Amino acid sequence: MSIDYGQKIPNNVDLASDKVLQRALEHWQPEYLKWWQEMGPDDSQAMDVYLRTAVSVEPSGWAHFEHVKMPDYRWGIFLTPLEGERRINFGDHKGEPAWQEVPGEHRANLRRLIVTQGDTEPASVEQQRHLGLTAPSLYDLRNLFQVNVEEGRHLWAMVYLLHKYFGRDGREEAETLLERRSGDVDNPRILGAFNEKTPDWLSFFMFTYFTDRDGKYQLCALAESGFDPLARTTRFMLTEEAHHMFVGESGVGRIVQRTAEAMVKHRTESPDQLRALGVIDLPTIQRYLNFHFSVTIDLFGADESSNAATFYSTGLKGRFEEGKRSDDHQLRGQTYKVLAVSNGQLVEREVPMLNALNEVLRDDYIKDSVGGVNRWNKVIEKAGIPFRLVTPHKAFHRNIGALAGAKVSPDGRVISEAEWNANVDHWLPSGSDRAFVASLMGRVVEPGQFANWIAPPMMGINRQPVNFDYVRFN
Ligand code: BYC
Repeated sequence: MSIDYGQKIPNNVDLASDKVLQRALEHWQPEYLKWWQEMGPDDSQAMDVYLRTAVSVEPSGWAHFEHVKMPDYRWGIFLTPLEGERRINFGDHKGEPAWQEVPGEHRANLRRLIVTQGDTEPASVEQQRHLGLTAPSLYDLRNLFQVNVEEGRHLWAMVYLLHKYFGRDGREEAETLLERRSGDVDNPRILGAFNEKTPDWLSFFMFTYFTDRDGKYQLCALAESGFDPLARTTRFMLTEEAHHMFVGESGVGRIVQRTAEAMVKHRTESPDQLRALGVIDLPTIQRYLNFHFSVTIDLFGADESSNAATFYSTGLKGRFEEGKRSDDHQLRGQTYKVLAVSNGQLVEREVPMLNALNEVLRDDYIKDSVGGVNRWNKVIEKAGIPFRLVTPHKAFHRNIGALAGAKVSPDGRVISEAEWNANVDHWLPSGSDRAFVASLMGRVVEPGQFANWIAPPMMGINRQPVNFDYVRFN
């Protein structure tokens, strides 16, 4: 399962033995590189970056670190090994051998899932492309580029599936993945959160904490797929996703720490005074959290979805940790509670569980995402500050599903339009919050130096010191 870097496209799938596929992907490769030049990290071409590259998909091989010239980075196709006789473990096909080819009747749905997943990857690179210009340290700049190159590789992972298993339609979809653009009014990315801006580093850390975690949950659900090549591809992607969420959690944690230090040192809770000291006040961090949490939970789709029921019943997309659940893995006749607004109140409704599987995954996600918020609160608590960060109610600021457009406060009260308008600037980042955060951004390039608004990390990457030259400018 080692990766052949002697090939034009590094891979562990014996691409050389399938000349037609190899040619098709080698045709897509220059288009991809053109897209990366145009939409990838701004002004990064002359940099050498201390990056992790997989040399094999075994645990010993996927964390190989060295300085890489950005234009020389090699994207490839890596699948986890075939697992002997894998069987489908949910839905109508439960117990049947997993598919090595696409079943004709599920082709359109499978393609749609792969395209939706694939579309998010270049979208996030596009959203983050200017952040390198304002990195708060070399350590953070390296982490940004690590995330970016791996999202690029995740696009390769989906494009490989499209080319190998979906013929001409697959090749066309692969082309359009390079044509849509995050935030473009005429040709936007498919899912809402991937058309939002990531204009500053607080947004970046919130995005990698919350939105990359949606990636984790969706990839885990796809890793259960009865279509074995999709399951094996997404499993390897998950090994990379963990670092992205670490970047987010530790990034927000370090911002919170710096703010808490300033609050203690200057004995103040006043946002204005803290802003004058050049750190981000906790209420602003809370508003960014509210924004990224609510935009991200929309990514799970409508609370009641016949698509979700079909994806599950036909064995295309499972639940998070399907194998660890002790029910019948078919879910017929079972129900699940979803929320709706009725007579000015949030009410729970029981609906068929199969149709509520987007909500099931969203609820699993919410439970997980609270963990990091509690760890941020530990930093605040340790400093003796009474403030606590909280995730907003799941009905707050929703744009997808039954709660779309409902006016609900962060603590879960259905409110009037007037109350919403009077408070929205306390609940979501306002223009002046964003302008303030933007005013702090500026590139720090001395090894071991950090911008004033963020604390240094406890440890460096791959046991290197914090003041290591993670990025060399040529
Ligand atoms: N924005 O029946 P519904 C990641 C559309 S992140 C805009 O609920 P379904 C990453 C929907 O397409 C993980 N539109 O949809 C993270 C449908 O449209 P049509 C990405 C939306 O299919 C960070 C209609 O609304 N992977 O990897 O049940 C950095 C009805 O909706 C949205 C996946 O998402 C939205 N938020 O559920 C880099 C996994 N939500 O058909 C990467 C693959 C729904 O009426 N995707 N719509 O035109 C899926 O499993 C499903 O497509 C979804 C949607 C769960 C996303």
